Amino acid sequence: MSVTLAAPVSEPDLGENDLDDLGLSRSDYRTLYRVIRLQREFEERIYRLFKQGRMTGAAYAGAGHEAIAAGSAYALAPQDVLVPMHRVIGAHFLRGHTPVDMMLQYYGRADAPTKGRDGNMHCGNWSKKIVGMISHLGSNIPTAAGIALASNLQGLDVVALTYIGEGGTSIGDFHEGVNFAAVRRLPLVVIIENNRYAYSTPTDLEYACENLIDRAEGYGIPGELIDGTDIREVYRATQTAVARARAGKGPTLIEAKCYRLLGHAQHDNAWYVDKGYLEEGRRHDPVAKCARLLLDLGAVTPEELSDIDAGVAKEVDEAVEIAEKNPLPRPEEALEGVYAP
Ligand SMILES: Cc1ncc(C[n+]2csc(CCOP(=O)(O)OP(=O)(O)O)c2C)c(N)n1
Repeated sequence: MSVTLAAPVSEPDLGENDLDDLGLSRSDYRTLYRVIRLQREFEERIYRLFKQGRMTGAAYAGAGHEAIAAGSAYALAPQDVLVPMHRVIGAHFLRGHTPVDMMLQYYGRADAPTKGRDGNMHCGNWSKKIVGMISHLGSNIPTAAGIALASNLQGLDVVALTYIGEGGTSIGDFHEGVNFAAVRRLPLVVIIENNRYAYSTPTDLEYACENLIDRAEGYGIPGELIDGTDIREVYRATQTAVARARAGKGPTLIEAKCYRLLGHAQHDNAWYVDKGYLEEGRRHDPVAKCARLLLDLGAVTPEELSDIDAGVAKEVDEAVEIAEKNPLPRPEEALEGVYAP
């Protein structure tokens, strides 16, 4: 299925402290670009290190999903809870996990967030209001709905934001979680990252409706279809949904169309993907689109953009150096911290 994505926006120059129609300043745009660039750089490095046999486990990349990760997490308030999935490491960065934290995690080292008990991006940190990713697709939705329920029951001002691939929306947990949140008007935002492949399965073998947000009506909640490669679109839609949730009006379903620019994970060369899909995806590369947006907004000069890129690459270099020097966990500690006492 092909979708027509919005053409790159050309905005008028923005003064340093001016806020645009979304309430974003030039400094906000620079932060967003930095996170988008960091996700791309970090994951490209992970793939290379993995191929060199320098880390074990599995390596996933969100190449093509970076605008979804950064644009959505940027719409959260500090007290809100992020329940991330495997292609939104940029959301971890925005919530306070550093490249060093995530590199230690990928290397499975002793000082990683999960202290070497799990690998890749499967880590949370309650002090940063990040719930560890759940491998079983769909389980994150009832979990996020539960957090939103607790928020309501305890009278807290907490919104839960979670994600699911379009493939994951076919799992029963998706229905149960979204329906429960709709019935109880819970402060939940669910973003469907629709990259049009669930591993190797294309969308015409995944669902029969035209768009997945068509299901929102059946749940009695709003649904919005957006271009997930456009940082402004993602931020705007998430901000609206978060504000709605915070005002007690219940959950929103957002379907963010995007492209998966690499295989499912490091081991997969995506031989089954349609060539036209990849070409179209590269034309809508969210990193390039965001860079162009910043230049159009006058938020950076080309030199400043290069400086951000160089700074990000240096940060990732340093993270690799620190992670490689960090010890593996000691075998006798293997069960510590795995089960609640
Ligand atoms: C319940 C369950 N079944 C299968 C898997 C294995 N698996 C992990 S990711 C994936 C594909 C997911 O596709 P989609 O939901 O579209 O997300 P994408 O990876 O494309 O972002 C599969 C089958 C799993 N983790 N959990």
